[in-house]
Amino acid sequence: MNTASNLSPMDLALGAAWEYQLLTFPNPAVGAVCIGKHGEILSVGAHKKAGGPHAEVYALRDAYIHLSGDTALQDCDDSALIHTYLREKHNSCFKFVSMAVTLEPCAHQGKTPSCARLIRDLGIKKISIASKDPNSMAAGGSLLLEEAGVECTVGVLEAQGATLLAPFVAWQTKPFVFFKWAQRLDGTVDGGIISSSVSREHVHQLRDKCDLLVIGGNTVRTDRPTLDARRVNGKAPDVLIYSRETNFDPSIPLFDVAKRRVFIESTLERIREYSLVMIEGGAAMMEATREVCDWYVCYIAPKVGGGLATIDHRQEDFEVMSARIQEDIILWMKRKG
Ligand code: AOF
Ligand code: ZN
Repeated sequence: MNTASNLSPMDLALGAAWEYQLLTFPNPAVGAVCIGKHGEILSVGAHKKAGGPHAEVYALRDAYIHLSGDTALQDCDDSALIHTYLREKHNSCFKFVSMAVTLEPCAHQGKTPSCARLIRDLGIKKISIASKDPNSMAAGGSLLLEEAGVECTVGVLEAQGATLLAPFVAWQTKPFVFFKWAQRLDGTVDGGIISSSVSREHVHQLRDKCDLLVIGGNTVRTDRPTLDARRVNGKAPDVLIYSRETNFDPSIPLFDVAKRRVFIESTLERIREYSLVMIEGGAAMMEATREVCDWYVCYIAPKVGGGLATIDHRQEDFEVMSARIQEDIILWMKRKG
């Protein structure tokens, strides 16, 4: 495990990308770092949402601010504007700058202009890349850069890069499914609100991106949830209540959310119609959805006491892909083996 002092630029880029994992749907999570003449980190950027600036653009914007002292773009989230401004004003300040990017810079003009062309035109000489872009529309950035004489190293921290990109690869052809739960340090998952408001906001950000939320019948009866994204003014996903019983109190708030379809079904087949699917629930749901679940996200609140039930159904070993502390500990995991 790396400590703060020996994190490589690619580690930093990966860490930045993980902060927005799944929130960039349907785009990939991407991180980028600009490195100065003496190996110092100038800036770290991440792609935050589809349609917004790519990771490289944020990193280049902040490196430019650092090197030039010109703060005009400081709060700018308009990708086209950042591209134009940097092209006009760079004054060769990127001459000794190199980059580490988790994904091959895009060669195409999508919702935003091409990163590879910008990197080339700013005079950057060296770039390391973790993964090639599996999207053929955007791929080809490393070739474009190499042909322009930029030294490209592809495959740096390749395995971590591939893990980061797994949801994006999945949702080209099939749904990507993750299970979310919150617990205290003593492992309990019941007895009222567990996680911090920051974590609950993160859950609402995820719900805003998901198109389907799967929940167990028991949780619906006990919690009477709304399952929307009101904390972030987001859209509410459709809901699949996974249950053999179809009789639910219609005054449970989740049934009264605009533009939402609710299914009450005893199979998980419905998932196939969706792209990004979150499962919320306890031990029984974790067990029941094991075969369809790609990833797990767990919020661990720094508290003990107040609950009785734990996720203790079966033995399961996880591999941690990302761990972050934001009041609670947020772990992104997949099953081992
Ligand atoms: C990058 N850096 O940070 C991301 C990339 O419509 P656009 O312009 O946002 O382009 C979306 C595509 O670009 C997306 O499908 C993927 O292939 C690539 N994403 N590329 O250079 C980034 N997020
Ligand atoms: Zn790009």
